[in-house]
Order: sequence, then structure tokens, then C-alpha cells
Amino acid sequence: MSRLKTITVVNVPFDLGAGRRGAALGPDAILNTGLIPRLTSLGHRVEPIRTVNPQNTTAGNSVNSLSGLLHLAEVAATNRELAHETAAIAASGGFPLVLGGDHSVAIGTISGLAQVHRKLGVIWFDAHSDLNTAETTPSGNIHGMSLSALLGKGHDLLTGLGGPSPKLRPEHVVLIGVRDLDPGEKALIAAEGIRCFTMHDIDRLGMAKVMEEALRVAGDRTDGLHISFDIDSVDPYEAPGTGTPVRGGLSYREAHLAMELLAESGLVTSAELVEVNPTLESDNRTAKLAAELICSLLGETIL
Ligand code: 5AB
Ligand code: MN
Ligand code: MN
Ligand code: MN
Repeated sequence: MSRLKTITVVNVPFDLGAGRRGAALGPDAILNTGLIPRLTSLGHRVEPIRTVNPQNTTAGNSVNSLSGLLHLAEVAATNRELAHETAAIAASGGFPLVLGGDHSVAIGTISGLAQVHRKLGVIWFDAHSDLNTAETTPSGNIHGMSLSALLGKGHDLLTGLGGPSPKLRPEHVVLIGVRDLDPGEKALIAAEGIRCFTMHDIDRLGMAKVMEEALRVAGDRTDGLHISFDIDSVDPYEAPGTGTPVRGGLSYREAHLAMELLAESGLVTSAELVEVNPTLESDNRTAKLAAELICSLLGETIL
């Protein structure tokens, strides 16, 4: 995999998968930091930006009360469109870079990628595990169910989207930065044997060691490596502009080191950065951090 890539940014200004609005403004806030010229100056070729979904809010607060999942129809429609985009970009050998949007967009991103990569590895940076289902969710918010849907657990409209289910195998998935799990999520992690590096593990092992092991799980014997980065994995001190902050997260340098080591590995074939909510901050701090982390992931170095 060449270090210089042909990148297509896919904007997904969608936030009906989250409990509060605002993450739909994430893509513009991240792009307004000057992300594209920075990627170009690293030597990458950057294709014209694609935008998925004029957010379908016609249904207002359409709550699918039968399933208990909030905005299920809108989440499914947006993700179907997104899956087409990432599948097409990956099939042509490009590097899809998805800007969310809430984390429900991972369903579309990865369902599309799975059409091209039959054995996709995923490293999921998050304070949460997003492994709830309709049965276990405390909120009904689908951004807390995206990873379980990709593993084949959950509503058919989500699991069956863009190809046969499951899209991912649990042995190729790694969670990093976890510190807030619901009981059903803990049970699923145990039942499926999903590798999970909690903040406790990061404290004990250090980020360099964690990344070494994560790359072994998600990068060996897989045919592509996707990074799903929920900005709430980073400590709220650095990333206050996000809807579900949890204290005790990754430090600024831990997050950057993880991205730098991923860049060094040369294995990453796609990425998404989600859950930046510019309405929750006044100085664009979180969007700036998001752009920086993307640049580190794509080869920007200190020296
Ligand atoms: B995020 C919670 N587990 O299911 C739920 O930000 C939070 O994409 C989910 O990680 C957070 O509602 C979803 C309590
Ligand atoms: Mn998440
Ligand atoms: Mn999260
Ligand atoms: Mn969140």
C-alpha cells in the first residue's frame, strides 16, 4: 500500500443517530480548518468532495416506536447512500475518508467497504463500544448500536444494509479508549471475544504497546484496515465539542501517537472521524483536533 494515496473525502452531515443535534455540522467545521490543502501538501491526491444526504428531516422526530430505535428510517437511508460511496471509492483503489456526522454513519461506511474487503480489520477508537442492540439500548440512539449492527446483531434494516450480514468478524475488530459500557455491551464483548483496550489497559501498557497489539489483531490476516475514530475517545479537556463526553480519555499525545503508529504501519486503507459537534464549543477546538489527527494518520510527522 503506497503511503501516498488518492483520497476522497465523503461528508456525512447527519446526526439523527445521536441523542442531540449538532454533529451534522462536523464535516464543515473540520474542513474549515484547512484540512484539504494540508492533505495535498503531504503529497496525497485529493479528489472532489462527495456529500451524502441532504439530511432527511422531513419526518421530523420520526420515532420508530415498534423497534424502539430512534430515526431508524433516516439512519438506514443515509447509510445506504454512504455504503454506495465507500464501496465505489474502495473498489477504484482510493482511500475513503468519511467525515461525520454521528457514529451511526459507521454502518454505511463499513458496509460499503465490506463489499470490497472480505476480511476487513477495524480499529474502533471510542469512549464507548457502540455494541447495544434494540434489546439492550438505554437510549434508543442508533449511534450506540453501530458496531453491533456490523457484527450482525440488531435490526435487519441496519444489519442487512449494503450486502449480506455480518460485515465484520469479531476477531478482526479492536476497541481502544473504552471507559463507558452498558451491561449488554459488556456481555457482548465477552460472548464474541472482542479485543478491547480500555483506558485502564492504556494506562498500564502505554499506547505504543496497545497499538502494536491492535495492529496484530486488525492488521494481520485481513485484507484492509479501517480506522473508525469517535472523537469522544479523546479526553473532554482536549475534545469538549462532542455529544457524549466521558472524562478520563486519551491524552492529546496518546491520540496522536496512535495515529502516527498507524501511518507508520502502512496498513490503513480507509478512515472515518465522527461525533464532532461544533455547537458545543465556541473556538472550534475539537474540529481542529480532528483535522490534526487525520493529518497524523495520513503521514504528517513532527520532524
Ligand atoms: B457513541 C450509550 N451507550 O447506547 C447509548 O458516541 C452511549 O457513538 C452511546 O460512542 C454513545 O446510548 C454512542 C449510553
Ligand atoms: Mn461511537
Ligand atoms: Mn463514543
Ligand atoms: Mn458520542
